[in-house]
Amino acid sequence: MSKDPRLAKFESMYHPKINQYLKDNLKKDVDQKTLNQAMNFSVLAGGKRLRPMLTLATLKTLGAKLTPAKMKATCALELLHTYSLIHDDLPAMDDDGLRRHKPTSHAVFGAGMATLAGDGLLTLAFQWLVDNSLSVDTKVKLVDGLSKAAGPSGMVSGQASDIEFEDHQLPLSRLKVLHRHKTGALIHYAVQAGLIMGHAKKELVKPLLRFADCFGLAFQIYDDILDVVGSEVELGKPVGQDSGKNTYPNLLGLVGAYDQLEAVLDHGRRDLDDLNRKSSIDTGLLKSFFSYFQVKRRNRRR
Ligand code: GRG
Repeated sequence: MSKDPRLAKFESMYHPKINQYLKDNLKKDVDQKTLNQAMNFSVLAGGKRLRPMLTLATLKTLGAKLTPAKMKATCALELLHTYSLIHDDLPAMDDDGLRRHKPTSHAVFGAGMATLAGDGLLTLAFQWLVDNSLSVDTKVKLVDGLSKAAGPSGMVSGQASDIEFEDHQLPLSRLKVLHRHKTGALIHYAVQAGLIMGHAKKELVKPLLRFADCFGLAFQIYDDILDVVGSEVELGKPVGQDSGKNTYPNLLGLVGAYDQLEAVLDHGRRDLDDLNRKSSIDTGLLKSFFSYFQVKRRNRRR
């Protein structure tokens, strides 16, 4: 199955807008020259911009207008996501040398400056959530959502379990929780931010957050699978790094991981079709995001 034309069209429109926004605005908010270079280096190194695209797609699904303030708050999430990648790659964590097809931050700037670039991006993300013309109520909800998703009740907690339980195989129920924290929480927030800024009707909130959680789980299973079947050239980061880690292929084998991925995708698609029938919104754009997962059966035999 190839990428859904609806996703391809949305991506061709908004991926460049997100990149341009980051390029034009990040440099304005960093005073120290080397820190500025390091923060810009990682943010502008590429990346799929999947999380801000999910926010924008949620806004579009709700029929909300995209204003400069909403764009700023949307791009804040990409700053925070990039911080997590820089810190994850550090010698004290995964010690990786390649990310987004480029050398990692610590390989270029040293571990101290890379740590600070991550710190700067994490903090600036919250500045961008607040330093805009959205209503105070909206800003408070965004800050509440992002701090819970990124902090010790979300991504940081997942990363801590990832480190603590390396070389200790967790059962599926606990693996799901680890993945929900480490990767799912930011994806959950990406959709939540669109719901907050788009003033979603109450009855849409739960089903669309369920879509986010389905997408988040599929995203991490897919990432686990790519570590086995993908290549460094294709992915722009090292592969085969997950031995001893808690991943779907390590627990269930590659075929088991593919089966789980397909089950999650089927479930997510059916849920959105259901919502499409029961509500006034068109869920087609969000559904098209599932075509990001290219389940290539030729790899299933490995
Ligand atoms: C350091 C607190 C802290 C957390 C790190 C992001 C993360 C948590 C760990 C990275 C390990 C990893 C590869 C997780 C898999 C999911 C993931 C976040 C992949 C990278 O995201 P993409 O594919 O990357 O959206 P791009 O570069 O396209 O933005």
